[in-house]
Amino acid sequence: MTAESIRDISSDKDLITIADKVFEGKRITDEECMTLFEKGSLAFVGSLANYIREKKHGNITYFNRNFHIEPTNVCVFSCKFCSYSRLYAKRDEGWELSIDQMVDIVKSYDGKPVTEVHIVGGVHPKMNLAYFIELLKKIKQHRPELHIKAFTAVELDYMFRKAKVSVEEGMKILVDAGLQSLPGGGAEIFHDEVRSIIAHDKVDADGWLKIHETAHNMGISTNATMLYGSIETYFHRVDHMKRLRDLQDKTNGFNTFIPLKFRNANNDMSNVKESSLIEDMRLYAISRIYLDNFPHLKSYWPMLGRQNAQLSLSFGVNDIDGTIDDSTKIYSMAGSEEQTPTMTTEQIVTLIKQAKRVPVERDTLYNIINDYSNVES
Ligand code: V47
Ligand code: SF4
Repeated sequence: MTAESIRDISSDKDLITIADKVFEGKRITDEECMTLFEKGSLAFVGSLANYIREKKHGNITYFNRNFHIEPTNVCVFSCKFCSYSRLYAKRDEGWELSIDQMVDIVKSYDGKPVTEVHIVGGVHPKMNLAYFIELLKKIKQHRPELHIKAFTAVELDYMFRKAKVSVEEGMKILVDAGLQSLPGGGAEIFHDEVRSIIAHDKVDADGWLKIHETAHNMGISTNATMLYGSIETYFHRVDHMKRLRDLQDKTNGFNTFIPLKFRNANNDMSNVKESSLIEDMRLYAISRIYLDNFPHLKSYWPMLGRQNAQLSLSFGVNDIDGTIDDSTKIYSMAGSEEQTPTMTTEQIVTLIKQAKRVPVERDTLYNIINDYSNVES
C-alpha cells in the first residue's frame, strides 16, 4: 500500500491529506478523525488501518488462553444498555458466588494451559474491598503464575469509596493481594451528553480515567473500551478516543483498545437499532488510525461474533482476545450470536489462519508464548 495507490480509492482532498499524514507516520487531528467518520469509505479507512497494523505488527494476530469469573450479576447501578445485571432489590434472580466457589472455578483449570483469569461482574454492595482481597490472595495461593486481570474502574471506584480509601491506597492494597492488570470495561462513552443517559449513576469519565492513570503510574497495564453503536454521535466517539489518546501520551500504560458493539437484546435500550457490519468495520479502522499511541486493537469475538471478528483482522485489528471457555454471560444475555462463547486453541488458530494472518499465543502483557505459524490447522 502506497500513497499513490490510496489515491485510486479516493480523490477527496481532505481524505488524501489524511492518507499522506498516515504514510508519513504523523498523527491525525480530532477534526480529521471526524472527516474519516463522515466521508471515509470502508475501502479507504480499511486500507489505511491495514497499513498501520502491518507496520506495527506485520501479520501477527495475538490471542490468549483465558477464562472469566463473574462474581455476581447483582448490581447497584442501572446502566440502560445492560442486559446482565439484576438490581439488588431483585437479587433472587441473579447469582452471587462465594469465595470458595470462585476458587473452585480456578481449580477446575488445574493442569490446563490457561495463563489469565479475567474477573469482572456487577457491583454488589456486600462484595467489598476485604472480600476481593481475600479472593485475590486465595487465587494466588492456589496458582501463583496465573495472571489476574480484574475489576473495571466502576467496580474499583465503588469498592474504594465504600472502604473510604483513596484510589492510590486502594490500588496498592489490591496489587499487594495479587491484582496484576485492569480490564477496560466501564468506559462506555465518556461524554456526559451520552453518559448521563446510558450510565448516569456510575463513575464518571474523570473518575474512570483517574483510576487508569493511577494504575499506570504504579506500573500496572490496563485496557480501554468504548461502547459504540447506541445513541452516540461521531463527535462523541472522537471525544472518547481523544481522552484516551491524551492519557496514553502521559502514561503509556494502555495495552489495548477494545471497541464493544452495543447489543440490544433484553435491556432498556432494545428500541435502539444495532450498528451495521460496515459501520463496525469502519469504526475498527478509524480507531486504529486515530489511536496511534495504542499498541494493540482487539476485537472481542463473543460480542461481535467469530466471523465478524475474523473479518476485523483486515481492518486494523491485531488481537482477538482469548479462548474464554464459555465463562462469560455478558454478551449472550445481550443478544450476541455467541450463546456459548468458547473456542479451542485449534479453532482460534484456524480462524486467524483463514484470514491469512499469523496466530501467536500471548500472555496478558503481550509476551509471546507460542507461535503457531508452522502448526497445521
Ligand atoms: O463495561 C455491557 C459492556 C463491558 C452491553 O479489557 C455491553 O480485555 C454491548 O469490558 N452491549 C464489560 N456492550 C466487558 C469488558 C471487556 C470484555 C472483554 C475484554 C476486556 C478486556 C474487557 O461490557 C461493560 C460494557 O461496556 N456491555 N452490556 C451490551 N448490551
Ligand atoms: Fe452494573 Fe456494569 Fe451492568 Fe452497569 S454495565 S448495570 S455497572 S453490571
